[in-house]
Amino acid sequence: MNKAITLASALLLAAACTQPFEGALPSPQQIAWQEMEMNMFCHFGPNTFTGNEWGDGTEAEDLFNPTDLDCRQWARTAKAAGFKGIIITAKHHDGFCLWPSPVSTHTVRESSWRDGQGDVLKELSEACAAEGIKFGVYISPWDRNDPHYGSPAYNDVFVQTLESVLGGTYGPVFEQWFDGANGEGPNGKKQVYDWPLFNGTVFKNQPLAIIFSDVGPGCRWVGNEEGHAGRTNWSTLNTEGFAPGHGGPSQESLNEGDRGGACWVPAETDVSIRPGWFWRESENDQVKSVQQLLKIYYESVGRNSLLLLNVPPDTRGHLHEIDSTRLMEFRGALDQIFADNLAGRAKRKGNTWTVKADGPFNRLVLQEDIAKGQRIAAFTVEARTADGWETIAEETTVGCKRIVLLPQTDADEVRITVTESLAKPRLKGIGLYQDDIYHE
Ligand code: FUL
Repeated sequence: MNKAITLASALLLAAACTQPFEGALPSPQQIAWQEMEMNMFCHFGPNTFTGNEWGDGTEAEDLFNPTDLDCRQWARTAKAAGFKGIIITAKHHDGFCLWPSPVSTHTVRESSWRDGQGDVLKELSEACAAEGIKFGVYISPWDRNDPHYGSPAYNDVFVQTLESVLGGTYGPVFEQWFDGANGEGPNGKKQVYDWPLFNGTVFKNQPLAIIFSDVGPGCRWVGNEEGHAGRTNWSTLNTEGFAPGHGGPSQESLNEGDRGGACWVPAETDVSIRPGWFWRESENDQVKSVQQLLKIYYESVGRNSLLLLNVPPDTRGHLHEIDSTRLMEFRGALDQIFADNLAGRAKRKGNTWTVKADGPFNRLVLQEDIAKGQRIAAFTVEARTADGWETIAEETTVGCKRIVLLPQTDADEVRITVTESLAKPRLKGIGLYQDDIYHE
């Protein structure tokens, strides 16, 4: 008997395979979003100039004064590193707007930067369009500057804030990032957020946008800021009764999703290339290494999640050369690792796929056809070596992309057996690779 298949799981599988799949399915936008794999996050604003992580909203507008803003450099660098989109902190918790918001007096318009005529969103959206990558925004509902914050009137102000960014001036916005933070405003009061109103405003203006929050609806927080999705990671989540922020699901649910969950809300892994979210000169020597970035890649993209890597622009308004060089090294490493797929054409028999291996390997890439739902709950990997078939991995979910870090293996054939599945498993990609760069 195949070691991994117990009678119980075989029966379960047989039962599941005869049932039509009734689980949650992704929208076409969610599939396209997840296939982006890696996007760049840019935290930029008054904190870039003060060195704070959270401004308190009393910062003078003149503090925001990039000496040589170059959004084309951000977009060019992002593209060359393999990111498919950029999400910028249009407004962080300090309330400062990087565009001349008509409902705020704390914006680039009130600063002396470019004589109050500057607009970072305009420059970045145009740079993204010119480089052929997508443009997205983080707009914090928590606002430590707005005098209405803490009263029902603020929800309407926030709607107008959203509309001034999403209404068309900056073209299509692929993702709206809603942070769940809900602290006190300038009057010491907390806001009761009207999430249905906020989400409705996003969809009214940008029907195709993916909304990020702890409970989606487009994608969910992965439950930590260290860069790792669960080894088991379902794109499905039970969101009923939950709200973004403190009312969100447990960090474990966010990290692993809910098997058979009612909604399709895939995980997005947000993590910074530096210790902080904002640029600081003092952290120039703490930019993550290629080893650290590869670990993050394997534990996010390689675990059915999208990676949103924060690369914060500096006080010039450039991505710092240490960060951009590191990104190119990271890209180079990924290109080298995944240059040659050593797997031959797969042959399927029941729930077992067999492929020939053309040389030694230590990585397996599996892709489920997620348009048909996330179905695979457990699988084993066996290799045929000189001693016969040996089990080299036993794992759980697959999803959009699963990269299994295998022991170094020299075998002429590999077989993957799905041992537990919510319905008939549908694999659409199998790859074997040799990684000589990343060391666990
Ligand atoms: C958090 C914020 O409080 C941090 O400042 C940062 O923006 C991070 C991405 O989200 O909740």
